[in-house]
Amino acid sequence: MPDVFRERTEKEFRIPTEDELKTLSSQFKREALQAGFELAGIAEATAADGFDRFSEWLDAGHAAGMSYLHKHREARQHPRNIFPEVRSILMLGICYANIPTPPSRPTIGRVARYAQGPDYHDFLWDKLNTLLAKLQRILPGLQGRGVVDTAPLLERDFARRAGLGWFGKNTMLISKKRGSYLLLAALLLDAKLPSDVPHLQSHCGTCTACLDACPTDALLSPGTLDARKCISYHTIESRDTIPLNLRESIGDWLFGCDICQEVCPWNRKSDSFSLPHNPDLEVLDAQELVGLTQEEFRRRFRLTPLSRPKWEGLRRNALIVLGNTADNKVLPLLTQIFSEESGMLKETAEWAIKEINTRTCNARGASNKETSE
Ligand code: B12
Ligand code: SF4
Ligand code: SF4
Repeated sequence: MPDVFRERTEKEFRIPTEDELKTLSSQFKREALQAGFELAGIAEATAADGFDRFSEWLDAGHAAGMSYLHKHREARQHPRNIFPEVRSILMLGICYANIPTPPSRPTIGRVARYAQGPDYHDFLWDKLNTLLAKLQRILPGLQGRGVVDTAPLLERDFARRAGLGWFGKNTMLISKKRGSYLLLAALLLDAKLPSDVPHLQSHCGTCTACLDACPTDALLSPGTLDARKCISYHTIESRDTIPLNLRESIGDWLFGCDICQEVCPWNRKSDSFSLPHNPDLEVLDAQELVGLTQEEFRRRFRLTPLSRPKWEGLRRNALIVLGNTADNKVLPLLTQIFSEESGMLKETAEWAIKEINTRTCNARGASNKETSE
């Protein structure tokens, strides 16, 4: 098919019929599903519905130290700021609902499900490029740009507009069919295609399981997350010392957090995953990680999401997991880190030592009390 779907040529060419456009939309979505995406929908490329909400969220300080969100604030207002010719957005979702292995030892840390595989950005970009090439064979002259996470697009906003799901009270985009263990991606296209029906209705009902389960009360109210309190933010994005009042609640989360999704009833049946899974990233021993050299860290995690907090950040997280084990067998290792390191790692090792000592003392006190009673 020729260039008929582009604005600049509409006057010169025959305007396509509604039916032709609908057929093309269905064909594009079918190709997306064949390319391995589980959800596909089309959204009109106009200003983002949630921009004001996003802006208020930034002004309230809820983005914590994610300065890139402030820096590209205005760009998120409209997708044309990423691709000036954009007229439609093909929104896509891919599942990663693999079932996690329960920790076998107290020093094993938990890794968020999405991160138990390769870096999803590279994986999805490859898929988007292959898909775009296929769509260009269907509609020669079509231009597009693939987006996964790093470009300033309010992805959940456009996913809802494309009919993929609704905004849960935990802020996740939830699909009725697939739950929320989904990663989103977008193909910004210069062709004007008929849009899908936006998913305006919420299916959370009276449920508040995610708000009740969040151990740090990071979900301030339905649909509002304060990253300053979120385990996911602190263990993935933050390069700083983790606030003292959150450390105990982090428990054994070594990287990311899935609690507000684990409790969601819409995830009970979701068990499909199309993202490659790497079992080596499923169970990581925090003891091993604190002693990792920079070179070992690079070799092991370079192509995975766990490279994001960097060498120091991942070891900081591992120290917190160890501090929460209440296992005094790890004290010699912590003492060694305390004497060899400086700054954030020294301080976190010191906290972990104190934490283990206090918890062991308390446990001893409690068992003495029981025997004397
Ligand atoms: C910054 C960021 C984070 C931050 C902040 C998260 C947050 N809730 O805001 C931190 C580091 C905490 C984080 C954590 C996680 N993230 Co994150 N994150 C992002 C990123 C880069 C931007 C999100 C953003 O702009 N947040 C600001 C808030 C205000 O925007 P929002 O959450 O998108 O909410 C919009 C809508 O909810 C809408 N809205 C809500 N109600 C209403 C009502 C009306 C009337 C309207 C008009 C709009 C509206 O308004 C908001 C603005 O548009 C996106 C990728 C992207 N480019 O969008 C991934 C993204 C949201 N993250 C993702 C994932 C997987 C995660 C984690 C699960 C990872 C983990 N296991 O640890 C957790 C989940 C925590 C949680 N409950 O959100 C996925 C989510 C997929 C999905 N199904 O929703 C995304 C989309 C990345 C991707 N490409 O797949 N993340
Ligand atoms: S990711 Fe964890 S800490 Fe963040 S809001 Fe969800 S449950 Fe709370
Ligand atoms: S746990 Fe309940 S309230 Fe939270 S997102 Fe899921 S359905 Fe909605």
